[in-house]
Amino acid sequence: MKNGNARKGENPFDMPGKEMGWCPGCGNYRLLDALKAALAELGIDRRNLVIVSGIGQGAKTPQYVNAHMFNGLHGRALPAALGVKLSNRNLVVIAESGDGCMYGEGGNHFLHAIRRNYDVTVIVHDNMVYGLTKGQASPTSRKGMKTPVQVNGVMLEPFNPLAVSLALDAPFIARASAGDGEETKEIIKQAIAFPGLAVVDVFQPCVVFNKLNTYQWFKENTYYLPDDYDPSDRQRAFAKALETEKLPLGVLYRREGRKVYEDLLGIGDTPAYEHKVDEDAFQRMLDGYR
Ligand SMILES: Cc1ncc(C[n+]2csc(CCOP(=O)(O)OP(=O)(O)O)c2C)c(N)n1
Ligand code: SF4
Repeated sequence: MKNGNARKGENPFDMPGKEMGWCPGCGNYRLLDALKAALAELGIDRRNLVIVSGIGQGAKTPQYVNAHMFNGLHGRALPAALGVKLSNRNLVVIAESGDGCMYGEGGNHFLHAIRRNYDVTVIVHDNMVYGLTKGQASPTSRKGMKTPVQVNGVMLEPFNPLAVSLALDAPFIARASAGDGEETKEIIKQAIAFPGLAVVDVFQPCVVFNKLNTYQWFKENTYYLPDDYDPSDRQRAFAKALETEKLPLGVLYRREGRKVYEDLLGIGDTPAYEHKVDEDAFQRMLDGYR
């Protein structure tokens, strides 16, 4: 499954010479390029960036970005991202994983991250399959798709991340398609710049284990929201999220002003490592447990 070494070296987030673990043609490469271009264009200092992930093919992404990273357990990107953010809210934090990792194993964390609304960008590599474990159905697999495990076809309707995010009042919800590098970059830029939890579901073809949802399939089954689309209209966004004939791409919903969890908790700008410890108070607390 190796595709040689990462090329380039013009972008501060590139890692020239780094060996890549993805198959040739995988949509993850395009998503990675869009992410790095977005970060560079936003002028983000890579020393202030932390990318957190779970386990899977998409979850390898932070290993290929020249910045800080944390690779956690399957489905556990978001609690780790919350910990990073609360320890230093000045950091730019991105949580990145596959659809299985984020919506399946990590589903509970996904729901409660939205309820909390901390300032993290959630990028989901949605290839509608479990890539790393060789092609079992994921929560977003299309009904009827045959896999080595679902030999008679997937029985269930796919999980709808956009509708669920809207129901929980995520303040920024978007969908992109990795095959469209320029558009994906622009959507990711908006998501990272947004102050609050931003969900970006990105269609990412798995060219080895998903023969149904190919680059061509995504082209034929998606369309971009028109320029006059108003993303602040939640009811309209719901109607769009429920469309199945063709799947909308773009910023589906955005609403400024929802309080972030960091503010609800009263977390200040001083990072945890700079906090002064009151030795006497600490000792009194210890004594209280004796
Ligand atoms: C709790 C737990 N369950 C299952 C696994 C095995 N496992 C590792 S990766 C993976 C699927 C990854 O699929 P997805 O998150 O969709 O990412 P992709 O590889 O497609 O990018 C599974 C089931 C695990 N590591 N931990
Ligand atoms: S997601 Fe699919 S195409 Fe991409 S690296 Fe994994 S198995 Fe290969």
